[in-house]
Formats: sequence, structure tokens, C-alpha cells
Amino acid sequence: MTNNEIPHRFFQFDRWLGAAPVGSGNINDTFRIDFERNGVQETWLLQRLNHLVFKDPDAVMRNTVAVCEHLSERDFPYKIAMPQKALDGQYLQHDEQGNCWRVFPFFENTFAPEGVADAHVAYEGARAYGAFARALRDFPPERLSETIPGFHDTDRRWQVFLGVLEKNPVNRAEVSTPEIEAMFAAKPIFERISQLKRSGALPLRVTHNDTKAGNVLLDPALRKAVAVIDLDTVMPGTLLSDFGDMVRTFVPTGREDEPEPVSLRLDILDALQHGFLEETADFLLPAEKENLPLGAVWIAGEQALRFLTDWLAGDVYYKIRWPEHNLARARNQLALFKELRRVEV
Ligand code: GN1
Ligand code: MG
Repeated sequence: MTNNEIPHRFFQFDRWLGAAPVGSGNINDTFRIDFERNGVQETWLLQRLNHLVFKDPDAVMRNTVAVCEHLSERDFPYKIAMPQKALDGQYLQHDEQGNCWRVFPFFENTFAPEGVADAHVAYEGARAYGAFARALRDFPPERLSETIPGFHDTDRRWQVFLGVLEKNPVNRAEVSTPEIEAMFAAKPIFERISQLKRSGALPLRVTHNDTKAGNVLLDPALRKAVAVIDLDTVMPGTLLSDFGDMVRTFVPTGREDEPEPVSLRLDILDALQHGFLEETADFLLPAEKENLPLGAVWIAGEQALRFLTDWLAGDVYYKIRWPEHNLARARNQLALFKELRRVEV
């Protein structure tokens, strides 16, 4: 962000104080912006929505607003990241490069527990994600657009993987044989999930679909959850994947792109289960409860598949910070998958 032209479309302010990147998203670009209005300093969050990933940005905003409104009408004891309308009444603003921008409230004095969660923080995070699912259990899922079609359709992702593997567009298949073999070994878990989905045992619910440790904000002094953020992928789905993404990001010893080995912190797994079920146990079906651990194995495997596919495709989806970043991510998630599979059932 080099100027304040876009912020000016959202706010009439007197003095611009600056913009600074925040967060660690792999898709969108997020900035904290500061300005002065009527002698008072204000801070907001300005975000560039990646329209190559989210092909229908208006649908993303419609989903987000509908979900935020619903949360605000329910007993949801957290702050709500409701998008802010620009001065022309629209939620999205487009720049000359075709990018779209939106603004959210900035939650002062909070942290995202990426790589730093102890059992209490994990419990708090899982409770917040559980409360989110709880507050949305009476929201008809079919009212939401699929902002990324087939997001957790692992069969479809498998076909994409096979296609990229065959085309081998950047000649990386040769140097990735162990990872490709490990990916094929994960196939039985994907088949179990597909079967479970086909059986109809898993109800379609409103799910967050990015319940990672980085998307729940906590107060550092009180160590209490403050907000669930990043609603771009809220869609109809199964809660197994929301539980899975929590386990994937809270439980391992390192972050998702650190070199393996990955080891599991089982006290954190307990804390997540406890926190999530505290909010959801009374409405989850037995098939959902029984399969939460399978959900964790599935999502670690699916994430490995997504990273490996992007590595083989030539880094076309996730932002990378070094040349082999996607390969490192894939290796890490494959190692995590293996560990989770060992402890599951
Ligand atoms: C992406 O950009 P971010 O960090 O919110 C991705 C998630 C992945 C995650 C892995 C739209 O999320 O699905 O789990 O990276 N979001 C999208 O860190 O693909
Ligand atoms: Mg996200």
C-alpha cells in the first residue's frame, strides 16, 4: 500500500498516520491503517482480497455480512469482525489494478496464538470456534454461497493433484518422489472420509473452514478469546474439518512450514476436544463426535495434498517466502498426517 487513496474511500479523515502489514495470511494482504479524525486517532484493518482465489468477491462479502449479522443476534460472547461500508455504501472498493479492498474493525491488544498456544489458550480458542458453530447452527447453510467451490472436496483435489503430477509443468515431480509416495499412502483416509460423506451420516452445517490457530484472537493479559476472524471461507460443510484445522495448527510442536520431525502435544489435543465439545456436544450427532479425530487426520492429509499440488504446479496458489516453501509445507503436513494417523482410533 503506497498511498491512502483506498482508505479515503472508506473514511473522511483529517490526517493520515500510515499503514503497516499485519498477520501471516497465505492468500490476502492485510494492513493496519492509522489516521486522525476530529482530533482522535483511529485504527482499522484494510485488506486486499485475492480475487484470483476468491473469484466472486461479492459473494464473499454477502456471506460474511449475513454471518456477522446472525452472530450479533445470537448469544455469541465475542467481538464480531463486521466489514465496514465505504462512503459510497459498498463493502468492496476496486483499484485500477483490479484488486478489491475491504475494511474491518481492528481489535486492539490481541494476539493470534500461532505456534505459542499452551493448553489453556488452545481450550479458549476451541471454545470460541465451538461457540461460532453453535451460534450458526440455526443459520440455513444453503443461504451461503460456496466462495471456493469444492473447498473440502478431497476427491476433487485428488484429481487436480493427479492432473498436475501428469503434466509436471515445472519438472518438480522427479525431485519429490518420497513426498508423492507418502501422498499416495494417505489415500485410504480420503476414501474413508468420502464414504462417510456419501453415507449421509454427517449433516451439512455452516462451517468456518479456516479454524487455524491464527484466526482466533485472544487478550494477552486475560488469556481469553476475543474474536473469531477470517470469515472468507464460511460455507456449508462438515464440522469434522473445522475440528481438524484446529488440531492441525494447535497440536504440533512447530508451525506448518517448519522442518520435520513433527511431534504431537497430546495435552493440547485434549484441551481442544474439551473446549470444542463444551460448546457443541449437545447438538452434534454421534457420527460427528465419533469422527472428530478422523477429521484431524483428514485435514492434515488434505493440507499436505494442497501444498504438494501447489509445489508441483509451480507455486501458483499460496504465497511463498522462499523457493522450496511449498515443499517444506507439504513435508511438514505429511509428517503431521503420519503422527495423527498413528494416534487416531
Ligand atoms: C490459507 O491465507 P490463510 O492463511 O487465511 C488457505 C487455508 C489453508 C491455510 C494454510 C482460501 O489460509 O485453506 O488452510 O492457508 N485459505 C484458502 O495455512 O485457501
Ligand atoms: Mg483464511
